[in-house]
Amino acid sequence: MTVTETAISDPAEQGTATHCPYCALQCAMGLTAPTGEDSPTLVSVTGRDFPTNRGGLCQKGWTSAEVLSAADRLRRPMLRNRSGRLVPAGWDAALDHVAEALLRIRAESGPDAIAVLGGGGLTHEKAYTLGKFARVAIGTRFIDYNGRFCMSSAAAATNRAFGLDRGLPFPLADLDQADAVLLLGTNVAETMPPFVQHLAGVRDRGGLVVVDPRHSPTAALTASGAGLHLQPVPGTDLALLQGLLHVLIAENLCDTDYLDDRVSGFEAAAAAVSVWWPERTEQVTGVSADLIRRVARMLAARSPRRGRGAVILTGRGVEQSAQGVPTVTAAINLALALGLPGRPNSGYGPITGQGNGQGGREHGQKCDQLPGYRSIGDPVARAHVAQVWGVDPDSLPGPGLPAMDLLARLGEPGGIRALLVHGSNLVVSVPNSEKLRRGLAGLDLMVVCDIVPSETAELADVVLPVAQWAEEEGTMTSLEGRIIRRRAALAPPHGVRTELDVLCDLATRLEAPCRFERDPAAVFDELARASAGGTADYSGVDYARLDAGQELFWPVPAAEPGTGAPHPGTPRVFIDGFATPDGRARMFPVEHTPPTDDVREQAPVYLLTGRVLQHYQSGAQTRRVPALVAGAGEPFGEIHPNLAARYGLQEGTPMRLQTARGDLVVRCRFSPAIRADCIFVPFHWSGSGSVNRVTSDACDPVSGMPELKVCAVRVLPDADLDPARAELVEALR
Ligand SMILES: Nc1nc2c(c(=O)[nH]1)N[C@H]1C(S)=C(S)[C@@H](COP(=O)(O)OP(=O)(O)OC[C@H]3O[C@@H](n4cnc5c(=O)[nH]c(N)nc54)[C@H](O)[C@@H]3O)O[C@H]1N2
Ligand SMILES: Nc1nc2c(c(=O)[nH]1)N[C@H]1C(S)=C(S)[C@@H](COP(=O)(O)OP(=O)(O)OC[C@H]3O[C@@H](n4cnc5c(=O)[nH]c(N)nc54)[C@H](O)[C@@H]3O)O[C@H]1N2
Ligand code: SF4
Ligand SMILES: [Mo]
Repeated sequence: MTVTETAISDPAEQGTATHCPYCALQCAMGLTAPTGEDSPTLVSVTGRDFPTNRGGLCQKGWTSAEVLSAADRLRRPMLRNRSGRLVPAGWDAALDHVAEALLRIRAESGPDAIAVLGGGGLTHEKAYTLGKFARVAIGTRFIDYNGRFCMSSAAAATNRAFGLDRGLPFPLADLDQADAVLLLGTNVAETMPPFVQHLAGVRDRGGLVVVDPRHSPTAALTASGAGLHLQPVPGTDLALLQGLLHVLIAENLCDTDYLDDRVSGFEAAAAAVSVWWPERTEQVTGVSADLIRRVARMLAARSPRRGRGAVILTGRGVEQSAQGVPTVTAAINLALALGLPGRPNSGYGPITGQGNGQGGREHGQKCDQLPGYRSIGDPVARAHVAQVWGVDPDSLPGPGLPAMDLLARLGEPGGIRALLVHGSNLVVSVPNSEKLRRGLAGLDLMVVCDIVPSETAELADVVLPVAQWAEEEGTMTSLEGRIIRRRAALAPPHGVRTELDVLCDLATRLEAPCRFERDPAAVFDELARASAGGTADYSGVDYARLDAGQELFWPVPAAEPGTGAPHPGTPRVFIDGFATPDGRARMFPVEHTPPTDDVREQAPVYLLTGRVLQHYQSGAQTRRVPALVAGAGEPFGEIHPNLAARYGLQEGTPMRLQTARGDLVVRCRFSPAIRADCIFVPFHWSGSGSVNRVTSDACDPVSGMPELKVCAVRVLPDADLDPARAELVEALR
């Protein structure tokens, strides 16, 4: 592992104990801020020992403090003036302007003319308050968050199969003991480098299987006998999983005792895979029948019935698909047939992406959920939360719409007139982003709370500068369901307010019918009460327990039933049963459908998207860190030299990529290890190289998660596309 460096282990040198601002691994770090000076440039970062990162950080983590003092850090509210320019304004003027516009729009068009979009990077305290603000201070049913693009398919599939969506249902360190790990569509070597430590054991034992159309750095971890890399045709993972289950059944390798005791629905799921014999699966996926048999047999031999345990994990490569829910369901079916969930060193889990991707979806930013992972349609849940908030249950709005449907209503007649954005850089990260821009242009009011002038903030009518991670207290839930403390190491710059202050001050101006807390600990206590008795029960958690270093994995109800002792939390779920009414996991039959774009009919090449090590998401934060820009400075397209030769492209030359949505220009980067029918473009950049200009906004019908990973693309040398050739673009539409 090249990117993780050794931690400084002397606790005295670790400063404020907190966690990284970025991904869901939430690596532990120490921050040391200079005392008595207003110079955050000097904040230093050290890796801190913790069960997940064991002192390691990736390059983004090491450099994270540089964003605190980014040259263009937002320090004052900005208002768009009559000539269309964003100009600095005082806080009162900015908040008055927002409140007046919201009140006017609500009076004219009703509360549902206002929408809120949140983020999986917000702390629990902010995410919870944002949900309450939308439902109570504005009264709108339209709130959703960027986790819709990230975790919603896995959430829908795990809820359906297990009755619970906890991301990893076990501590990450359980991976160390597994004898086989199947990684589907995830590139942890770049997206969570310290995670790779937990694959050392399985690599030693030759049991790592990586499924990715690219020979990613994670796929490279299977070299030298450490495991196997399967390179399927993009978008065919579901078929591959069906093929693997077919082999288990055909060769009597299923864990039949487990299926009898703990699972329902096996027969229907088995019937659906009967047609996926390995040779047919090979035709669809391009993965050889021999390899499919080998992987199925290896998983069976290492599953808990016969071996030490096996784990199946999914990432965005298989989930960000119009068949994301059925694909995750197929992965779960395979895991259940092998008898993995709830067994030692074994299980299935999706790898949560954003820092608080879990808490963000548990505590009220999702369009159909109230805090505690409760359904907003459930009268009992509504009554409980309304009582904590001190409002009439009937005053709470009903379910809204998933983010892509919500965004489709922006600026539409009778649709959404005002949008508040907290923690997402939509115009870079949403598929078919030019269409989104047209919707945003039709709004009467757009308010963006951010720490830097993101591409989305640049389009806003009002920009509100808020404190960032190292400047405030809070809590997050990491990919393994562990609740952790984020701590302030320094004060926010002069002129910057916390998001809790902003929401409280707006709630007051909107004459909200209940109280909004601005102190993070008080907000957390209220969240804990609101979550009590819900699926994601946090009622036994408070800052004191977290600050005492207790390891708390949710659910953490208020007290141990019977003894009244503090509940110890739940590191492993599903040990004694699943969270379904009868305690049994459920298998569902699924069918493979190809990606929405047709690569044979519309354009000849698969365009894949994803991430590189140096940049985080839309790049709003990491594109402001010089060392990260030096490592990855501009958009590129990874392409096989043979494919490049077909189009007369050289390494380093620009190529133009066209889809039915539009076109983009990126520089060619040759890779002999990507499939020759694919081009991979990361989504971290804006402008003409922003891949989401061309991606498909088709969504999984159950989860509403867009097909961000795969679309059909046509390749042109850059010079080929002048306006005279616009008919080519037309032909693709
Ligand atoms: N450096 C970095 N780290 C991050 C983030 C970041 O932006 N940058 N973001 C965080 C977040 S929010 C998330 S969600 C996670 C995402 O973490 P990952 O899921 O690991 O990351 P991605 O690069 O989006 O996608 C993983 C892989 O999917 C592959 N893929 C594409 N299409 C297919 C397909 O059809 N089938 C299969 N099997 N694979 C396919 C890609 O080639 C890619 O290597 O990372 C987190 N960590
Ligand atoms: N083509 C393609 N598109 C993708 C993906 C892909 O794999 N391929 N992945 C998708 C996934 S998984 C995700 S998670 C999304 C993420 O994409 P985005 O939702 O755009 O996420 P970020 O870039 O993290 O944006 C966070 C914004 O919030 C700001 N911010 C940071 N902290 C705070 C805070 O505390 N409060 C406020 N108000 N703002 C803050 C940051 O500066 C930044 O502008 O992208 C999705 N888009
Ligand atoms: S792996 Fe994720 S949490 Fe850890 S240092 Fe890197 S970005 Fe931060
Ligand atoms: Mo994500």
